[in-house]
Amino acid sequence: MKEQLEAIRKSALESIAGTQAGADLEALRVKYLGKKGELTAVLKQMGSLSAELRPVMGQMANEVRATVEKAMEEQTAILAEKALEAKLAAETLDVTIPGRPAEIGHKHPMYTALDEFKQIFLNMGFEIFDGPEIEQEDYNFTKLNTPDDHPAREWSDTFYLTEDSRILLRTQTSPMQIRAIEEHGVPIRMISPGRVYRKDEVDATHSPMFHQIEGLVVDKGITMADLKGTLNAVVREIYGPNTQTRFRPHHFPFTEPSCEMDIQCHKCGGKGCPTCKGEGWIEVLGAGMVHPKVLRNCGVDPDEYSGYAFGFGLERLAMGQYKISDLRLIFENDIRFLEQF
Ligand code: 2NM
Repeated sequence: MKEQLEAIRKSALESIAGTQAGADLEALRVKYLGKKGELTAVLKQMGSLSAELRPVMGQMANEVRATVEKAMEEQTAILAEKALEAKLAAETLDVTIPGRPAEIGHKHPMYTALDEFKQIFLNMGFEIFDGPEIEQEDYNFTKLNTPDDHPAREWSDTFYLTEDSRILLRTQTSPMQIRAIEEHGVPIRMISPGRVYRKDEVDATHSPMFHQIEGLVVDKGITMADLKGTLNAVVREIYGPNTQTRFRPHHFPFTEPSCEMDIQCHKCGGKGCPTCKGEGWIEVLGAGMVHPKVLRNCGVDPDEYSGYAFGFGLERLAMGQYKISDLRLIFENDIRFLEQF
């Protein structure tokens, strides 16, 4: 019986050491320690032993059982460790493999143009002022010397938000210039870029919302020469150092005198071509010397201070610069359009 138990121990330990998976171990547990297992079979023969031998063999059988159980426990731990190692090996990450390039977008072309303008003015010492798109009639029209019967005040032209016409969506960014003078005081050198709203039907050149940049300089001794010099410098930054300009008389309620500025066509050099519609010149902005009444409306004495102001539509300039044929493309956000910039 002693040899039998030794044989079981030897065979069991060898088999356990050779297992590769938890299921194999379980099969061995049944084979050696189960109800019909080999060790149990030996124990069943104990009855035939002498009284002296029985406890000795009993103790030996218990030792064999304990040894086999311990070996199974250890093997379970070893198999678990091996399984983890295999899993880690299979899941290793090669951090040196180049990544998949992420598809990222870019700034809308209108904001690229806007940022370019902002930078040019910042470089010349202008400050940027931001303000409300919902405005008071007073700031949008009255303080800007716009007469009560001016067509821009019509309900058919302006988005009014109240029945009494007191509150509206700003039709220009100039109300921000009134606010800037009131808050900042003079002297001032500022631009106010932003959205403006007009009741226009959508077509290739009109949109009920578009972007404007208006500028204002007020100080002692400001003249039309400052206006021309500054605006010439701005367009030469954008269209090149040899850009020629001309100033034509115009009318705005908030400036006197008023003018429009043209640049000589950068495509044909002034000869006339499709880009300038045969004119040789392209209109770029409106400007003028701030009306004395506007200065007085902001609490500035026009005998002491003078100023110039200007304004232009960002979309219209960008359309000319980027050769965009239809204004609607700018707002539709079709990826095939945006990807071209
Ligand atoms: C333009 C054309 C001419 C303008 C005037 C003012 C203010 F507030 F100083 F009176 N801001 N912007 C102005 C002048 C705007 O846009 C075509």
